[in-house]
Amino acid sequence: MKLRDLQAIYETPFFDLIGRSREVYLAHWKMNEVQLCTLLSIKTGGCSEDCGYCAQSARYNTGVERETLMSPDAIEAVAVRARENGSTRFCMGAAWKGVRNGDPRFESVLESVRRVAKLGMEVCVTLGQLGEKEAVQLKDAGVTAYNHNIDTSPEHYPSIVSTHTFQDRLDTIGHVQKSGMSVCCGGIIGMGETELDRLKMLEVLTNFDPAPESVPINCLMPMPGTPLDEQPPVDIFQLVRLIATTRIALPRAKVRLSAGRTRLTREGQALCFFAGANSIFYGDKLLTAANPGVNDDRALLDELNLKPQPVHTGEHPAGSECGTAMACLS
Ligand code: SAM
Ligand code: DTB
Ligand code: SF4
Repeated sequence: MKLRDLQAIYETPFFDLIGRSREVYLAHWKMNEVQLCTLLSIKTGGCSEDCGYCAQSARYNTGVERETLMSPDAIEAVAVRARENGSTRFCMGAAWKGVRNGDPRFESVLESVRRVAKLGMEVCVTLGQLGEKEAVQLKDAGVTAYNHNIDTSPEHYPSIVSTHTFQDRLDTIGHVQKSGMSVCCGGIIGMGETELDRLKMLEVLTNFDPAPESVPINCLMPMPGTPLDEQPPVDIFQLVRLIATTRIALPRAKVRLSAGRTRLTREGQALCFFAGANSIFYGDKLLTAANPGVNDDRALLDELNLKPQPVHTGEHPAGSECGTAMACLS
């Protein structure tokens, strides 16, 4: 899509905008179903990169301790609990620049992916930069989606990160697309960018081919010790406008209301769901930061009559959709 078309949508009077995005949502998705995703940091801290928002960069004193890669056994145990709690997607994140074929840590991640895939959950990983070969290995191990965010506009990116470029991010996404994995790609708002920067980010996302399977929209969680630790919170109506514009521009993408929900009110989150968000991170912790508690989230979904996306069993009646990105067994 062209930037000027996205601007025209974004600037529509507020209630017309969310009315339209609600219609697009209803035309493409099962009404009132929200995908629950559990995140697990499988390798925490000590990252070589200098992303200005990140608590896991070794460049800043954030208080996050460096940890080694979790074993497949330990990861599988967390995934089993996540499935029991109702999550249908499990996303494993690693704090490093990227992964290389031949590194024993990569072999261990592949084994963890195979274990989680067997549980019947959507498997997402976010492991930084990837080459073509690594992407194919991950796909073959059972990864359904690769998360690699572009995070902001191409113009704003160099003021947030200096150790890799926006083009490096696009190159990895190209390798993911070529392998046949779905792309999960979005960004962060509240990093000192303008509203136009956010639309420029969305312009890039709308021109992906194939389109992203999911778009996480994170609100910056200011991390003590990082260069962005004093950024003010995002304006709720700007967030809702961005979600609505994303829903209209990418009707078939899951729009994930991601980091930063601890700073949103229940009413604010309700508006985000109305505007077309249909996925959340679920569980008390994101990677290193807090997320709303499971009990609070269950209560919120109940009050809004939203239902968690059903756990994929492969046993739903032929012809009906289970709503997950899994290859259905029926
Ligand atoms: N190292 C990998 C990478 O950079 O792609 C994967 C992990 S990284 C932490 C995944 C994403 O989390 C980032 O691209 C960013 O969008 C999001 N994120 C990280 N720290 C955040 C923060 N403080 N607030 C909001 N989102 C954040
Ligand atoms: C995404 O877009 N957001 C998630 C996930 N993909 C990997 C990560 C959010 C991290 C929030 C900060 C933290 O926990 O350190
Ligand atoms: Fe490292 Fe990813 Fe954090 Fe950047 S966002 S510092 S690459 S873990």
